[in-house]
Amino acid sequence: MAAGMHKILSQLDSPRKLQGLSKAELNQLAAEVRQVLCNLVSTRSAHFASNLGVVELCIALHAEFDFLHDRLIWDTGHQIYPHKLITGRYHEFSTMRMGGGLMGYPNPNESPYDLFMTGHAGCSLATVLGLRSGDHLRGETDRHCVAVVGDGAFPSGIVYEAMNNATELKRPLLVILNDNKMSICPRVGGIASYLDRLRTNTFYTGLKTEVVRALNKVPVLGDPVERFLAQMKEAIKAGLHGGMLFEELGFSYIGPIDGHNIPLLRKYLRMVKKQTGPILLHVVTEKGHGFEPAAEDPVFFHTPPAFEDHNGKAVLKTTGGKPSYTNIARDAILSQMKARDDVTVMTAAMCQGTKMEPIREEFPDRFFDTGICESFTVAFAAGQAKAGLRPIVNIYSTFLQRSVDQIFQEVALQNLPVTFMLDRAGLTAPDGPTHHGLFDFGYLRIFPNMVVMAPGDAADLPLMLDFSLNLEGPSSLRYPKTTAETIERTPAPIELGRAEILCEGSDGAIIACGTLLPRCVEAAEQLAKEGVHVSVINARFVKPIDRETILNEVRQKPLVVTVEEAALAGGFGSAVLEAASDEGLSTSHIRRLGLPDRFIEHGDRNKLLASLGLDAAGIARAFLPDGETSSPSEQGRSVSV
Ligand SMILES: Cc1ncc(C[n+]2csc(CCOP(=O)(O)OP(=O)(O)O)c2C)c(N)n1
Repeated sequence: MAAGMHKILSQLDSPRKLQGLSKAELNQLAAEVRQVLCNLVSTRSAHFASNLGVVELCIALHAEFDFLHDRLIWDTGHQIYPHKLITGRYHEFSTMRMGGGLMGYPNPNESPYDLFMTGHAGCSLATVLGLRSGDHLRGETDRHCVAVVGDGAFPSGIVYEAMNNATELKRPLLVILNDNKMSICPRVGGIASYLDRLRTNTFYTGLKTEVVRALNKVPVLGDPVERFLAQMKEAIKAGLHGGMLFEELGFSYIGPIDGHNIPLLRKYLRMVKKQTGPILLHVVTEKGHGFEPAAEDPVFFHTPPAFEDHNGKAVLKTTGGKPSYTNIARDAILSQMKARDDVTVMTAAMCQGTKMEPIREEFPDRFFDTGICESFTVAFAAGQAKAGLRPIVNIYSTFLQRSVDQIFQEVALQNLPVTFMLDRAGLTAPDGPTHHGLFDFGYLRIFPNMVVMAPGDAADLPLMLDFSLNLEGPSSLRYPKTTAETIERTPAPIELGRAEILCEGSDGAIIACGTLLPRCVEAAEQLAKEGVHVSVINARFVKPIDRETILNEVRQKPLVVTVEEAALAGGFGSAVLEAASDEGLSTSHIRRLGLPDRFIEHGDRNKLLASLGLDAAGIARAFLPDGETSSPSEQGRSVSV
């Protein structure tokens, strides 16, 4: 990092020093933070536009509060980069999102300024409220508690559950609504329209003469808080005050105010600090502020690939690339929707991530972006299924965890034909433990009626989707965030609970569930060179498991190795153990490869897989004598939370 270029930032070892900086120096600091953000994305993909948008808000917050004592949660946590820079992590910043380096989300293991890992959106109000309540019960009543929540995260149901409880608790609490008009894609729904109306409110634009008249009634001198309250009263009298929805929920609504004006932000923060009840401060920011291409196309610049800034123009470092499983899945959905008019698809605010923009364009009536509302999405899909449609719920594995109860009650219990497509199932690499999709086998296979599948390669995926759309009950299929691979063969047709045998060998069997299958084929090839001949089986189904094929291997082979890119606890290997044990077979020669019972850090996907023994060499090692085998439970970096 060229520290000389960042005179203020490179010296800022504590946010407490912000107090001593002049207005000009704080503006200079904001410019330096933006420069560092631009430098980072010239080296690798990272969250960008959201971070550019919160620079001034972040500086103002740290200038007015002391978050070693006070409480601050950024929600969603990808807006954390300026906060990391200001809280003493400038010199490590170039390690962002790299294995062993800084995490792209708040991380309590990195700094006392990071309280929760907030990779999943919407929980900040609830956790801040808990902190508030806990501090109160412990007698620490002088701490300020602040949640900064994005307008994309704001429609999450848990936000309203928290608001409902905030007014009951009757304690001071500051919620800052960071309104940049965007989720990753343009925000959707009634709350979005409501926020749009508030943004055009005259209190913000100041265009109407009534505002000027109302505010002119208030003396300019005197206590700023009293003045502010008087202003509010006058504004309300003049019918200019927005935010009634929040007021009626028991929050004092203040704003909207300009989120790029540090002195103004500080003035308001000083005022609200003195209030006693819950407050919602509506701050208007621009996603991508300070870098024109990002402000103009915040969707692309949410997490852009590495690019160089050529005089204000972004020039990508690499273009093109091979299709990913996400592309294959999108194309499969699209062709199903072309062929059948009863098929619908829904995403919870991840249209861009799931690459479904062409579906949104072509089938606007059968495509649903529900916002960050996964629980709602699943229950909504259940309703559509009951009405006779064939809904596809396309949600990342990790975010679908939000809706486990709706999967249970609304879908599985009613045996409704909803298809779950779980993108990002497996290690999501630079995002880390909040985003790795490792638990879905465990949380899906426990429910009766549910069919749980995993394509072994790209050829399996469209076949599985087609199969699933013809089932009478619920089903799921999962695929990771990586380049699609196809094993050369004529894939066997998909049959319920039927695995596919790729090759046979008498020395052992590799039974793969999911897209590590090509690594298993490589491992078998490596072993064959050493004279060890193993079968490779594409399990395809976690539930119902192919008892016949798999238990045959268990009976006949000296060693059976199950492979999955999922948590071992409750996963595919566990299903094999259960089936063998239920059959009265010995299980001592079954070895499970997968993710150990720890949270796995961010890092390069291939390196993480190798460190966990899930690359071809690691899978082959499982067949070698014990001393040469490394147990997955001793591998991989973990993170304790
Ligand atoms: C529960 C959950 N669902 C989906 C996501 C994926 N996601 C990450 S950021 C984001 C948009 C958040 O919008 P906003 O809070 O307004 O932040 P902005 O990026 O606009 O600053 C989404 C949908 C998530 N993090 N958590």
